[in-house]
Amino acid sequence: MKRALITGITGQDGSFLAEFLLAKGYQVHGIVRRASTFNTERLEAIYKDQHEAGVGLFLHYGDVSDGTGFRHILERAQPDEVYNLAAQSHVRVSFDQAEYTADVVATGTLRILEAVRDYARQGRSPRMYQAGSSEMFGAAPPPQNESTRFYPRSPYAVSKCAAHWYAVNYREAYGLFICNGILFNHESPRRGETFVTRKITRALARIKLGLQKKLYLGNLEARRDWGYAGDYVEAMWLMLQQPSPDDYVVATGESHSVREFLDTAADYCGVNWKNCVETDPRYFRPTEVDVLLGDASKARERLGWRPRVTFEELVRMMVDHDLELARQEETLVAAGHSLLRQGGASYR
Ligand code: NAP
Ligand code: F7E
Repeated sequence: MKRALITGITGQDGSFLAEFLLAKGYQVHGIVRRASTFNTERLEAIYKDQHEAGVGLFLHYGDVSDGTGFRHILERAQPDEVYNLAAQSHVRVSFDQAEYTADVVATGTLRILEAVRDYARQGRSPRMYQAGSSEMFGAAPPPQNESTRFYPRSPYAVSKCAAHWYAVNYREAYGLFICNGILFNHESPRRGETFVTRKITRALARIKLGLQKKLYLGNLEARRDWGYAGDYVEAMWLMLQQPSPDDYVVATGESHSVREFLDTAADYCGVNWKNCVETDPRYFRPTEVDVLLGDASKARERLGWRPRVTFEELVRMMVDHDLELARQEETLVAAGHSLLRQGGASYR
């Protein structure tokens, strides 16, 4: 039985990847941050009490700011594959928490690489996936592929570039099997609620059912290459199954503006967004990434990977999910509960 260790397992991608690997028969270990509330909601479908028989998923408390703790987990889990997905992954937030973002995204990756390097010295050498981002291309003109030069436009993107180059350097210097996936935006009903796609589908669903009146957004003209997260985790795994390590762009090859996403979602939801969407400058970024459009030819040719879910299917899947959540909320409100999840709406 193969073993995998996932940092960031509680996030959108971590939860899809854990499901994917469990279905392939892997024993999966994941690192969870200690929090004052439960943060394993996305894992509920696959989590079993550790006392039950046939458990395939094991969770360990840890944090990528704690290199020693990570080394202990590596010793316990003894993985064949390590997937480093942990990150402060919000671009806008990285301008407010630049130093923290660098510590988690850049130095956090370095801590993991150092631990993997020492672990490999003991004769065990797990293959490693590093979660790179299309944000590294930033202001570079589209289409972007593996040869496009990086031009990062946020502290998050600069930190991802550092992590990318650390990974390349450790591969070349120590002969480690490390792959950088340069993934373009990928979404799902599990997407964090402060990213623009989920913010839009959740708000439209709540507006439709009278649970919310307005949706405040920033730049509607930015263009992104949006795919489905469930498709993208397969590419991560495929990279680690190749005879030699390499770096790959993963994208759909289609680009849409935030306005187009809003149009498509509102149309499907049956809401006239022009009556309820307003601009709030707090959602603009000091430096924006205007156009991302990925060329994933290399992943198609060498990994045999291709996206399955289309843009329209993705939007519908997210709207359907958020309509269902809004209906549940409506039922609770009718039963006398105060409006749920309203808290924090103003800073999203
Ligand atoms: P996400 O939903 O924000 O999940 C991030 C994960 O990292 C969560 O499990 C989070 O834990 C964990 N984390 C944050 N800080 C940590 C720390 N100090 N120590 C340990 N864990 C920590 O992100 P995602 O969308 O799944 O993305 C996965 C990875 O791919 C990230 O590295 C992201 O930067 C990168 N990426 C994402 C996209 C995309 O479009 N989704 C595209 C390119 C690259 P909590 O649950 O406790 O917060
Ligand atoms: O913004 C614009 C915003 O925050 C997309 C992360 O997963 O993908 C993600 O980063 C666009 C930007 O994602 C709002 O200005 C307008 O142009 O959904 P987002 P992102 O910044 O592209 C990359 C690949 C990653 O690696 C990251 O980890 O939408 N936008 N109005 C808004 N964005 C947000 N969040 N909120 C708004 O109100």
